[in-house]
Amino acid sequence: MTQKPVMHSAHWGAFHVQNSDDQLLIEPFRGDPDPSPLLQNFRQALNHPARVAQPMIRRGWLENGPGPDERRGADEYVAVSWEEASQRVAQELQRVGESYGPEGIFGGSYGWSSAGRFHHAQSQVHRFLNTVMGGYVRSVNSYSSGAASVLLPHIIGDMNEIARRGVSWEEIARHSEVVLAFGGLALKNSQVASGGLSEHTERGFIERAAQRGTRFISVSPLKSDLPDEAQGEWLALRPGTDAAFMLGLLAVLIAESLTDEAFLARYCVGWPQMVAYLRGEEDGIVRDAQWAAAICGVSSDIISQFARQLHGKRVLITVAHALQRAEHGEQPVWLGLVLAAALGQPGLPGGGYTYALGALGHYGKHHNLVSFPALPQGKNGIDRFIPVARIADMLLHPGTRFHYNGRQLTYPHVRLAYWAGGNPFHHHQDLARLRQAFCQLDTLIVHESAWTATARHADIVLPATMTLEREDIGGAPTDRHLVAMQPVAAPYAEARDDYTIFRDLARRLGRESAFSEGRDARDWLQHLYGQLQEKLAAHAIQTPDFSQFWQQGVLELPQVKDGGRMMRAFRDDPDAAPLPTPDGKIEIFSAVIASFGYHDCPGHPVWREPQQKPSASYPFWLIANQPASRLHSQLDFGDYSQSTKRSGREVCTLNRADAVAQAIAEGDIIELFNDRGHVLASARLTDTIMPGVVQLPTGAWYDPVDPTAARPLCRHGNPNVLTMDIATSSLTQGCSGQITVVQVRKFAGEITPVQAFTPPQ
Ligand code: PGD
Repeated sequence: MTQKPVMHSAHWGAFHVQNSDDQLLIEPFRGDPDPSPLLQNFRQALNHPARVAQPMIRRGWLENGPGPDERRGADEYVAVSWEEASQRVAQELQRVGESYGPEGIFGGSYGWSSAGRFHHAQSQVHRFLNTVMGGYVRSVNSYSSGAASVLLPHIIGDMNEIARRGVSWEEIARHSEVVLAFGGLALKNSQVASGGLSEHTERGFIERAAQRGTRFISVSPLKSDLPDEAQGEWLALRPGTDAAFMLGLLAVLIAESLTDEAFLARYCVGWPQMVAYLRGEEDGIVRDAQWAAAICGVSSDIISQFARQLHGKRVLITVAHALQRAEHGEQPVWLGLVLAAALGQPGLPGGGYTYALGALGHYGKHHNLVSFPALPQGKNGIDRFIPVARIADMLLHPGTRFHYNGRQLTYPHVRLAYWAGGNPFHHHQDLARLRQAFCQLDTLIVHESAWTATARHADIVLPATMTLEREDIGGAPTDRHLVAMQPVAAPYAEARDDYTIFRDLARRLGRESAFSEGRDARDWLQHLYGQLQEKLAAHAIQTPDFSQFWQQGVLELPQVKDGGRMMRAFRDDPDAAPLPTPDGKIEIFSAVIASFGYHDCPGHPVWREPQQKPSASYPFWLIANQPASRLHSQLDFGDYSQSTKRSGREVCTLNRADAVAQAIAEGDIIELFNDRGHVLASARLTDTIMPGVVQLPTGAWYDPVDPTAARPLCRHGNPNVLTMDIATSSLTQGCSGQITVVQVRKFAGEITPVQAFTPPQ
């Protein structure tokens, strides 16, 4: 039966959706100039066999009770009723709470969840653990920007201010002469924004700027990081060497007196220390164009010419998230800022520095006058946390001390982890090590709509609805459309929404009213919408009542044009509008960071050799970047994601000459391997990737032939089998999963079909 189309929203776009016998007909929101093809991943998602149909308990946990267990990831599951599952979860939470307190529970529950603001799974976990369990061990920062979000406040200001409001796309289209994009501006990244993205405008802005004459330059090992509309240039660097390249550019600018000394003196602190470092006054190593050329693989002539061409132009420098998701990822982020300062550009329209432009659809956009209220998360009764990407370290080494942003902290001893809305077996590095880490827990509880690898490692799996099966409100601070997310189908099998699951658990634990405040999901939506109405009314803006909003499906919100405001005010008068840094200026040298005494992140930006470098055993760099056909691992079974695979396997891109040398042909099944494991993929040969580099996107669901192997083989193509689980630096402890080293060869073993979407036994 075909039903009426309703309005809905995802992190990758707003859309109209109609249910026709459980096949979804999806029409992008009419106001979206460049909708994302990711929308088609929903088409057959509702009843996909990978969905979790009913509560499941791992056999080993059911029979032996909670405790560390090596069978996680390789065990059978037993279907149970909701009554039994909820009873056991409540009992286990009570046991852990009484024995260890909130310190025994990890509730970081990192992950992008889905677009609806009320059913945002991570917020639901946090509210539940705070209001019912008294708190939990949390995580801070993100896998997206772990290094930058800790570094930027020391040297220029809050990351969101710099990334979201650093510059606007309008300004770029109107004023920028050069956009120097370290890591490029790939549209596959800006097609998503957490909370929702009703208008995809990056392609249009890039086209307009290029037509006016903006010179786009993408510095990256992959040509595909810049869209064709930019009519831009591609400068291929060895992966992870941007910091050396930037130091080379700075050295040329200094040597040829092309720096803006007046700007550096008035608006920055620490330029003399930077110059001394480049000249080798600290350690006798002169860092000039030749020094940089040897590291980054670009000739010193090109570095010199490049530096000269930047001088005297309105230059915008941006550094992608990807660059800081690597060992010493802080350095290119810092040096991008130093380069913009040396050119005297910060605060000029369409010039200066912006962090991660194009990395998400939020960046370079205007802000809504008021934001949609978040679900209140209650108060966490304890203050124990880890930097998010240190989860395996915490579970494997409780009680061990570690550094973070000038503090010495200790990993807590966590017994129970509660996860909803994230997929650590997608997002974390070195998956064999991660499995070992999860094996240390007493209990892992996961709410999931599908049998992701994380669900397959859980002790208790509770089936969660997809957004399409519930009411919610979609919105993001940079999206001028608030979307009524109307359900298009009843919940799949026995699935329940996270709120209902938690409300029932809260009741069993005697804290129902603290958790729900007496509201059902619809009441909460009305309550949150009412708060938005109040915020807008304070600006004398009238809004339709909830039922009218719900009926019309979309509400247009007023915005403010605030791109570049902080740096403009600072440039106009640095005394009246100082930056939120210790000196109120751009910190080329940070006395605070220097005082921490970290060798891997000293007081000014430096080049540090990464641990992971190509060797005789592992001669290729692997770039494990964001996929183009899905958001992270979400809906990997969806139509669009599947259409980009070959025989159900992920595609790995490599340089044609490298392929010939390895006797690899187009479409061959290849094996990428290193000390951590093996991954199969289908080979795609190209000339648009630097020799010596292979690229395999993240997000293919982990599908190990033997999950318990010390070096597992994933037959589907998940690169996080191969990435190394080390932090970016002691300062930030960020995720460094973007780059690793591997060997690549044609696969000679037995090829078995991908099993990632077949539920476990
Ligand atoms: P997602 O695939 O978005 O990945 O990691 P993240 O864990 O966010 O996982 C979200 C999960 O939530 C999905 O499994 C989905 O089914 C589930 N979900 C969605 N909605 C709901 C809901 O309402 N309820 C419940 N219970 N579940 C829901 C992303 C992370 O990966 C990020 S942000 C980045 S930037 C990193 N990128 C890289 C990288 O570039 N390279 C490597 N090697 N590794 C990375 N990992 C990181």
